[in-house]
Amino acid sequence: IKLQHNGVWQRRKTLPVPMISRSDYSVWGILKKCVGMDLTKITMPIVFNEPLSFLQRMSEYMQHTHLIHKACTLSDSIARMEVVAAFAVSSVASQLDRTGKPFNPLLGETYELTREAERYRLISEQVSHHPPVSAFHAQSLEQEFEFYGSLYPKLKFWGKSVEAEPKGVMTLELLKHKEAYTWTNPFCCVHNIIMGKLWIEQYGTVEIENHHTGDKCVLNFKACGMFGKELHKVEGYIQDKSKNKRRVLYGKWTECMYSADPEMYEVNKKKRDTKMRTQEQCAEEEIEGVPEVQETVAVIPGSTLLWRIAPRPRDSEQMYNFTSFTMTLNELEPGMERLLAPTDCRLRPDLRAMENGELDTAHVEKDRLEQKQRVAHKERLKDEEEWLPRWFRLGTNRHTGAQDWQLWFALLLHSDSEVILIFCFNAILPT
Ligand code: CLR
Repeated sequence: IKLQHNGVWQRRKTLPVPMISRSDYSVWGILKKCVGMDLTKITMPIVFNEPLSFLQRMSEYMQHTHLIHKACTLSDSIARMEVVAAFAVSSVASQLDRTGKPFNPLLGETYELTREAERYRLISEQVSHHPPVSAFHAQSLEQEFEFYGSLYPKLKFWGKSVEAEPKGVMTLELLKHKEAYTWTNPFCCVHNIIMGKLWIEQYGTVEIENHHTGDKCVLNFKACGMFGKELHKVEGYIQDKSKNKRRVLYGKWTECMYSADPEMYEVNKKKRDTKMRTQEQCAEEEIEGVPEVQETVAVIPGSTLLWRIAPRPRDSEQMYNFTSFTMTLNELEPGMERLLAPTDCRLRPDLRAMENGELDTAHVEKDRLEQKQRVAHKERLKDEEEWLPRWFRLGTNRHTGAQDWQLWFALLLHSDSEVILIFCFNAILPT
């Protein structure tokens, strides 16, 4: 246990050991035999993993929770949408350069996370194995918001790249404003499977809907394009119920997001585009493999900054490109062992071994756990037993009307039984 000079325990800032270099291994060497196969069923050597379970990686959506708290304090609904949009973008920011494969959660695996300082707690569970579905539910400690959703990543292997479609709706409820926002996350693609350095791109349209006011935000995560000019760019707008364009949002998911007045934005963009074109004629250079263009976001006069990312820790590159937040996700905090559910990812021996650089042990343990899971599955089939998740039930999302996984006791919240909800959380989460 690390104690500060004043005797206060501090979260770790790095991992126990640096990662083992992947340079002697080729992803293609393994994947070329798998073209057209269901990627979720392929076992990759453990060097291609990162020492996190998918449940922990999913918790990285919470990295910029301060934005939700901020949205709660704003009285104007368009201003709230700006910040919620910034949160949606920021929630996928930690994916940059994260080409390690998280461990597939075992059926029934759970992960819980309480952050006193950021005033929230989260619980997640692997609710289905084939197809893999992970559900999470987070809430503020003061009943200001609920943020929940489930992920069913659909993977497509294109040969040169692996594309992940994160199927599943994110719902954010701001309780004081009686508002609910929903959206789905952009596509995530890992490039250069055959040759070169792996890199991550996120693209597609993200539509955030405010179900209470009818406001909508459309964000376009741009694909890199031929010359890498659009690399990581996000651009979009907010419209109100009567389809008036109220704000333009722009930035990069890797860096920052700004909001501007739509008219100002158009005028300045035209000016900037002509300037850029003349510059390009001087330096026409094609980028191969890894995009190198790092022109940062050009700020349009009168814009407001909604969010800016914190730099990654110095040793991030040797630590699977983790952010400071990510480094802490698998840490066993003092006293936690006694309180954690036995199904918590932090207790997985394979994951822990990998974190400590013991790849052989990790491999043996991973095989053992997966074998155990297969046997348990067969037993259930034989006994015609159905698997029921502990914390989630398949129900109807009351905002979208679509089928969704829901924290079963959260349903009670909406029947005015906050007391029960608080009781349940206190029973399962360490304080
Ligand atoms: C990205 C953010 C989305 C949710 C999501 C779904 C699927 C994840 C993806 C994220 C990140 C990249 C990912 C993918 C599944 C497989 C893939 C973890 C979290 C890895 C990098 C594939 C590695 C394959 C080889 C190159 C070893 O909102």
